[in-house]
Amino acid sequence: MAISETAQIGIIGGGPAGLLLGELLRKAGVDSVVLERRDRAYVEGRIRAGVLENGTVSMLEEAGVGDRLHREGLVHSGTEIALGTRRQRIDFEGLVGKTVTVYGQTEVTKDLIEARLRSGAPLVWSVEGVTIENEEGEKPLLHYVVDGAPHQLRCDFIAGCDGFHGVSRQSLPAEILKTYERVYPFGWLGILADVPPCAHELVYANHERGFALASMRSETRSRYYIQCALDEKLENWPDERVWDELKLRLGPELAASIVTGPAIEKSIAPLRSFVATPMRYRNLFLAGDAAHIVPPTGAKGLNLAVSDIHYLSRALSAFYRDGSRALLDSYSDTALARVWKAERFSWWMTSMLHKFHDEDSFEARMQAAELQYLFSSRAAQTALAENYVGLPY
Ligand code: FAS
Ligand code: PHB
Repeated sequence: MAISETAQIGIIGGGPAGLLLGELLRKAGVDSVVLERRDRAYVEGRIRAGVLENGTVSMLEEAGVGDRLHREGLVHSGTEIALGTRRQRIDFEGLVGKTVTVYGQTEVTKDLIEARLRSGAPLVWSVEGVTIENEEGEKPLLHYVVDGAPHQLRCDFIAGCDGFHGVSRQSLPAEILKTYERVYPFGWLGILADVPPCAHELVYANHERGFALASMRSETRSRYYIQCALDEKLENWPDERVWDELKLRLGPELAASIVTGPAIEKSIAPLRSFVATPMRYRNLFLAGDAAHIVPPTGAKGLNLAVSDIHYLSRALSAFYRDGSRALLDSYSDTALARVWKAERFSWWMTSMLHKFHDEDSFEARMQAAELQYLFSSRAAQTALAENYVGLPY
């Protein structure tokens, strides 16, 4: 016999999207249950994003989890684009008057988990077998199993915040769901090490050997990436080889500042652009990676999840506050309008900075022209800056 529960909102997924939604709804007096497939250690151990848009910082403050972010986050007023030995700084603050904050997604997730647990609101770990009943005209019903015991959760609405491999998007009927996808012919090999960063700001490098990114988590912890073949094997990349390749791709000046050390994390991730439409079906609302994926070149993945939650939390709060369904009915179109602009920027940054083509192809000439234009035009740099710091919600 299943254990029956009720909640206003059933949230599938305890990543940044699900946890942030839970906190914003709780502050609006709306109750929710967060169902997470993994355990706390696994969720807190994932190494993901590193750069928070201006709007993301504001949303985390609104959720009451901005304190440590402001204490430990690094405010960056620009970034650098490197082309061979040339480097062009993109001055966010001077061009668009905004900054970004470097603060790992791991830390954002820890802060949101702490807040949820402090509040006593339900956050169920190690949930198995989530299935969704989302019939027309009926309140949705979530089925799940914890420690072998079957549960069912009757709710008013479901938030599908269960990431790219979750069950929510797959519950949309095939005749309703339309997806758009581009898979890139390379991946990113990432390394995390407790060594000081090689530069004060992030450096995105287009090099003839391939793309490289110098990022960071703090003044003592660095995060680097190099473009690699899709079939690359991690065992072929001992730390020393990664450091040598980074020095080649970032150029001699930065190479001289690279401090090497043992990797505390090393992984290869594929790159894709992906969008699923619509982001709502009956009483199920998709948010974050459940609905869209971007190549990390534009630092948009986590930030897009946050903007979805900005729209969804306001729509659900308005419904319970004054019975209005207007924002719920417009959620999918509103969220997708911003998603597509972030997809475009992420695709553009990826196309401009990675090695794709043999040098004499038309596409290679277009890439070179794109970079020359960026290095020579304030207007081009302003366009990059306003997308990177985050377009308005
Ligand atoms: P998440 O995937 O973070 O969270 C979904 C949660 O749902 C997970 O905890 C999962 O365990 C749970 N779940 C899944 N199925 C479930 C089920 N059936 N039942 C219950 N729970 C379920 N973005 C950037 O901006 N910059 C980066 O550098 C960057 N690097 C990345 C590197 C990697 C390897 C990956 C995979 C992603 C990266 N991203 C990056 C994107 C990433 O940060 C996502 O955009 C962000 O995690 C999105 O948050 P959520 O939508 O909450 O999805
Ligand atoms: C990171 O620090 O993990 C990071 C930063 C910027 C990106 C991608 C990843 O564009």
